[in-house]
Amino acid sequence: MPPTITVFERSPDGGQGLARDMRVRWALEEVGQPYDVRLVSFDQMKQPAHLALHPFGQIPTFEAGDLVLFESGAIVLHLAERHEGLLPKDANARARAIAWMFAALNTVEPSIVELEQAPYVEGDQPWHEQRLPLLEGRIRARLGQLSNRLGDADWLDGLFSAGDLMMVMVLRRTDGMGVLEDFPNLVAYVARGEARPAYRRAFAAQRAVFTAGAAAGGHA
Ligand code: GTB
Repeated sequence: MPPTITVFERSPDGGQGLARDMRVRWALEEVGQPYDVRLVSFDQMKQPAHLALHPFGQIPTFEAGDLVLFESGAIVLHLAERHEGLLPKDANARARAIAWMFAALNTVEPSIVELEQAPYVEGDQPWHEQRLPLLEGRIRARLGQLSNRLGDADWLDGLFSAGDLMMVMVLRRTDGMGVLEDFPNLVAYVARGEARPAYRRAFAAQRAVFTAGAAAGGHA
């Protein structure tokens, strides 16, 4: 039986592939593993059946046989360790690729998410507007460091790896912020990721969920 992942029944991103199931879909496509999808509503995510899979009531989850996983990073790492194609064989190169996964999730993503969520969590505060340049500055600082490290290389450390998959997905979350554009090598890096056939298949699959929901009258 193929593994099953959970995804938004109605993704708030309008089919842009910004929700975290896209990382898992992309990894599954890269390693050539077919998968099933279970759509969940926001309400269902908070019900006991889903909370048994995901303690925080979120997507994505991953079920394969008697293994249940949550956290997109853990799921991608699991897939990368069990299938060829997302981690180098050399032990040190493998460790570095995993370090890039952590860097994407732990060092680059937090400031991006903070700016993305600021309007929702603190938009009504009198200091909200004043804080935006500070939040944006934090992202730019990280992107500058990442841009310096990438230089004119295609990928972060040799061949494409799960580290690149995660970093490209994290950088995509800057869409509409107007920050990535200051770093042409990062723009090209994201475009290289998006051009991979596995990415395109994953993107089309998540897009199809949104389109089907819209056709059924589920979206505005
Ligand atoms: N650390 C966890 C992981 O990496 O798996 C975080 C999981 C997570 O944040 N899941 C979100 C979720 O289930 C969906 S991806 N949220 C519902 C809830 O918490 O109740 C985050 C996301 C949502 C929407 C957009 N968007 O519309 O652009 C982008 C990203």
